[in-house]
Amino acid sequence: AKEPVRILVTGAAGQIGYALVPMIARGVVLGADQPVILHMLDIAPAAEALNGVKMELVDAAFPLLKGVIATTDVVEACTGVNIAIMVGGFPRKEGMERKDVMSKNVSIYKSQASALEKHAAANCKVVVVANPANTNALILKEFAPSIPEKNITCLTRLDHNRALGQISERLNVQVCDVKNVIIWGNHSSTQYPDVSHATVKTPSGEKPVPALVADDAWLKGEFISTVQQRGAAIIKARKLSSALSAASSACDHIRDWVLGTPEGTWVSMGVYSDGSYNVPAGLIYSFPVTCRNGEWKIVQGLSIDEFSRKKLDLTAEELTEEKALAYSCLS
Ligand code: NAX
Repeated sequence: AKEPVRILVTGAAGQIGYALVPMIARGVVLGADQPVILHMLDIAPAAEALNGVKMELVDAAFPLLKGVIATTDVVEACTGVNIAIMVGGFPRKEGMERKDVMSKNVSIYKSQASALEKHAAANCKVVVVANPANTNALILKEFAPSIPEKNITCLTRLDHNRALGQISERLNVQVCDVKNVIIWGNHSSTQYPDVSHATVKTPSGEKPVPALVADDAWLKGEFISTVQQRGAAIIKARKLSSALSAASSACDHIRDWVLGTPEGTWVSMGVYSDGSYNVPAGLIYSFPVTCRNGEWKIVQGLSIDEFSRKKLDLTAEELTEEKALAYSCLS
């Protein structure tokens, strides 16, 4: 039998946490033969609710779940974890300045970075879900210098999956037959959902999405804004932000990272920029990546037209500005 893998979920008493932990316990992330031990962290005001989640995990009698730690102690939560899914954070409340929210999250991610660096298992893989996801991940990277930078990522897979969903609806094809969309940049409304290189599997082979849609105005307009604004549309409809789709996409992100992407397919991940596609180095920026042997690699050599170039630069500018704001909160 395999040794259990320890998976940390921070903010586990929240709504994404509630959708995510049963998926992990069912083997959705690492497969039906991989036992897991869940580490759940939240803050003191949520301690009782967190304990309720633990009770439900016990009640569900998941065969793969070999243990549950529910704690408000960051050291206990981080000790020995192989994978960390960072969902906990400080939400923006009405009337709050951006700088104040940033400052709260910088201090959360700074201290959780130190705890992970000191107490997580060697080679721990981290994905930050909590907003501002890219910049929280960057802060985590800065304050956990001994964790390799390639191990620190942020979630843009939900945006990627939303783009697949929109193309599937528009073309009336199965979502599993659509692939290789790209989310570039920030997990925010400046993200650039790009289908220039996306394809659909048809009985007569793979066809490019732009040719099948054959409506450049829609692809450059409504499609992009629908994906960018989807989070807001969910809030409007549900009076709550996306949770099941966020949880499911976080599982996709980890699974593909650890187990690999299928041949000929890439996914989007927020990763530490090395300057590929002339994106400034030193940002956590969403790129198309393939994964193998537990490591991601940015897909190289894709053509970028003038329209795309502007979009890539715009979202990079926003991230550069967020980075400066985050650093100004440190001093
Ligand atoms: P909730 O407010 O329901 O849950 C957040 C939980 O985090 C709460 O239980 C809270 O007590 C806890 N928390 C706060 N500070 C903490 C700390 N220092 N340590 C540990 N836990 C802490 O929010 P939810 O809807 O679950 O969303 C969680 C985060 O995901 C938010 O930041 C949200 O903006 C972000 N999202 C990111 C997405 C992405 O694609 N990257 C999409 C969905 C989501 O909007």
